[in-house]
Amino acid sequence: MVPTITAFERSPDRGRGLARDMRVRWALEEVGQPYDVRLLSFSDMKESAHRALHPFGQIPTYEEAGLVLFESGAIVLHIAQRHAGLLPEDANARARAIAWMFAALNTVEPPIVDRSMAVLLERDKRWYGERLPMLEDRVRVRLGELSSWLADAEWLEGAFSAADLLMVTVLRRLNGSGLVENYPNLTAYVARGEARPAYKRAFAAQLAVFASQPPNG
Ligand SMILES: N[C@@H](CCC(=O)N[C@@H](CS)C(=O)NCC(=O)O)C(=O)O
Repeated sequence: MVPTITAFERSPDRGRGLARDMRVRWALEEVGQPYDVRLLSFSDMKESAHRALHPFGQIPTYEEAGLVLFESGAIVLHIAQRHAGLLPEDANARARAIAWMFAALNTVEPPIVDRSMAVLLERDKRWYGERLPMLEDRVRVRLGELSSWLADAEWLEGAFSAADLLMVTVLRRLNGSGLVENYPNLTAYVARGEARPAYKRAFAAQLAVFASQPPNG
């Protein structure tokens, strides 16, 4: 059975590949697994039919025979465990790569999301001007640590893995902020991820969804 994922009918990022269905699309493309996409409006996501799949009424979800998953990290891990190519075969190396998947989502992504939420939703608050530099400093701390760890390595743990897939999508959320550009090895790391044919196919697929929507529909 071809799995079905959910994605925004009209992504607020205007097809820049920042919504979390991009991670799942990329993972499926890396392992060569075809998939279907069910597009949802913001109101569809809050309906009981979708909440039966996703307790928090969000995207992405993943459905295959007898299994429904939510949380992009859990979905990518599931795909990586079911198919070869996204996690090392060696048990210890695999455990390390999984640790980096958690690090991407639990340690690096939270300050990046806090910053994006402030930029999106808090610009008109009187304290915005003071809060933004504080949030950006927190992002810089994590980027500096990640940059030091990565040094001149190509990927986080040996060959490209699901850890890199998640980390690159997390770092891409800073596009336009100028923050990643202060770390040339991270800029090159993101570019290596984006250069992968599977990434390009996933990006094109989500962009095609956005481009197919009427401008004000
Ligand atoms: N931790 C969740 C976050 C899911 C999430 O925030 N999804 C966003 C799109 S990227 C969403 O559905 N936003 C709409 C909403 O929360 O109403 C995951 O990684 O899947």
